[in-house]
Amino acid sequence: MEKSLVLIKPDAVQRGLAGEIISRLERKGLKIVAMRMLRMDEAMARRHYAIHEGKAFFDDLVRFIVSGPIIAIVFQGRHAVDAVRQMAGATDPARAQTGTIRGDLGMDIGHNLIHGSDSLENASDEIDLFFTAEDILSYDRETDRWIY
Ligand code: IDP
Ligand code: MG
Repeated sequence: MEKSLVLIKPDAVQRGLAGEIISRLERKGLKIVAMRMLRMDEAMARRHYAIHEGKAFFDDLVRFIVSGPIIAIVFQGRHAVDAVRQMAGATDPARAQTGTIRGDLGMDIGHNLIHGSDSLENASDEIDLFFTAEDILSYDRETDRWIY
């Protein structure tokens, strides 16, 4: 089953929205298979956001993501990558649709609460940056037969 890397960003942790965001993704039917709280260092931040290196917002983005604790989570489920992206909403919370995490809870593109992998390939690389293979749990939920 597909896996996606989610980061509950420093703004969401500071605002006490971690539970709300995790709850939304859980209620959708996505399964948590790994989770850890950490503060990223600059080297890790630069690696995670390497595709944005050279862009005008890159330095601000790195500064923001290391500015406080985050929660890294691997969510598993059918089409997990797309499901998380749909629920996160557009990058700019001011333009994100109501009903999405960013649309409902955010105001500013630099403080958009959540990261979600944008492809299966990137998900795999991103998960490897935060977790070892042993960190990823494989388990059945009784409710899965009511979700699928
Ligand atoms: P995504 O998080 O929706 O995938 P990306 O384009 O991959 O968006 O950008 C990564 C992150 O960089 C965004 O989540 C946002 O925090 C930040 N970002 C993107 N574009 C801008 C911008 O124009 N100004 C400031 N920050 C930006
Ligand atoms: Mg992205």
